[in-house]
Amino acid sequence: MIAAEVFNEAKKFISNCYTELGKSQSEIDQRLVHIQQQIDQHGTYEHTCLELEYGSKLAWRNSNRCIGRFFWESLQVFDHRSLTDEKSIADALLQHIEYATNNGKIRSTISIFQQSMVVNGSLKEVRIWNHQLLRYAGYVQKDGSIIGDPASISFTKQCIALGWKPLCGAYDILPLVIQIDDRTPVLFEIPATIVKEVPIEHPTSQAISDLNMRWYAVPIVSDMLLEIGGVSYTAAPFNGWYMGTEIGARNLADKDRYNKLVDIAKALHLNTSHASTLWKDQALVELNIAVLHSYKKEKVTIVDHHTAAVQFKQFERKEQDAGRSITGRWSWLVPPLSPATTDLFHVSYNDVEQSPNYHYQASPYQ
Ligand code: HEM
Ligand code: NRG
Repeated sequence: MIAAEVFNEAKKFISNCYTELGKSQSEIDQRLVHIQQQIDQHGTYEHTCLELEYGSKLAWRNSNRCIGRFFWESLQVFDHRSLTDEKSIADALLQHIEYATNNGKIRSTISIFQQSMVVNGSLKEVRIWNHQLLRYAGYVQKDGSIIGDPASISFTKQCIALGWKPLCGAYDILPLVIQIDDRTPVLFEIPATIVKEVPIEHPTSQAISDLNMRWYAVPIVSDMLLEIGGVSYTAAPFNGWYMGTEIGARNLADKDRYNKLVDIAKALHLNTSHASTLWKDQALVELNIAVLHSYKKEKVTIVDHHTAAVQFKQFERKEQDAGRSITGRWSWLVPPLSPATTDLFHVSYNDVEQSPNYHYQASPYQ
């Protein structure tokens, strides 16, 4: 982004942010003079702690694909912009995992590292190679069959190439991989003691519990770029808690993920000879019941899709009352299980991208 564009984005962000925070026009003008000076000198500018904190909350509020936005104001923001070496960044990420997990009472959290910038013509940026801080490895065996999470196969290969010793289990937590600038990425194991996981049990079917499925407590997305007022944070992992369907209707159910529906149908002695018996649908519901039951039993925060849809409606109302129009992407907001039972299904959303926001960025490998 050229300097004039950065200033333009900064101006929009500062005006909006400061107005929402109840600051005066003269404070906005003063701040913009200072920002212009920084941009003239360095080609970019630094956010104050308050701007960083409110900016990352606004980015959540603007996340069109997120159904959890009712809670956007409660995000805990950790400012780690001063960290410049891989080890201290890894330590901050381990702290994030512990703080967010909070023994199961999950806290929405974001950790923000140094913004990306160009210095003497070369790009300086921190990248976390993991898609999520906690995720299971995926391995392709000699006969072509897969162990673990197929979605992690290419990242797992990278970890092994960087020296990680594969355990070859179905639920192995991958190490953290951190890269600064053009240096070689560095691996860090995550101590098992700080990783909360939930064994998946069905309230009445022992045969489903016997499948020994499990999932980790906290989804911490670590490969998205946080954009605030023309500044890019390429390492800014964030988390809330799971909606049950993410695990029960996708991660454990999708054909190209853990693909457990056939096993569940067998455990329940369902008639799988015809699609028309709806055995997949029945298995899916029982799996989702098991996920919600298990997280509740382990006292790990989770929300079912009906409750999440009601909370989203409350978010819509709150935004309307504040005089703001809400944006959203229907195809992501509707849950993958019984979508038409939620109000979301029956309305349409405006999918315009606003700033600040979380964006996809090119993978640092591949
Ligand atoms: C997407 C729920 C917190 C930002 C999603 C999705 C769900 C969800 C169900 C769709 C995921 C998928 O289909 O793969 C929740 C719940 C939260 C929460 C229940 C509990 C508090 C947060 C927080 C942030 C956030 C704290 C950021 C600060 C996003 C973004 C996406 C998303 C950027 C899109 C991800 C992508 O495109 O892959 N959320 N969320 N969410 N959420 Fe949330
Ligand atoms: N579907 C992914 C996680 C994506 C984000 N979901 C959240 N985010 N709930 C999965 O691992 O199933 N969050 O920040 O809480």
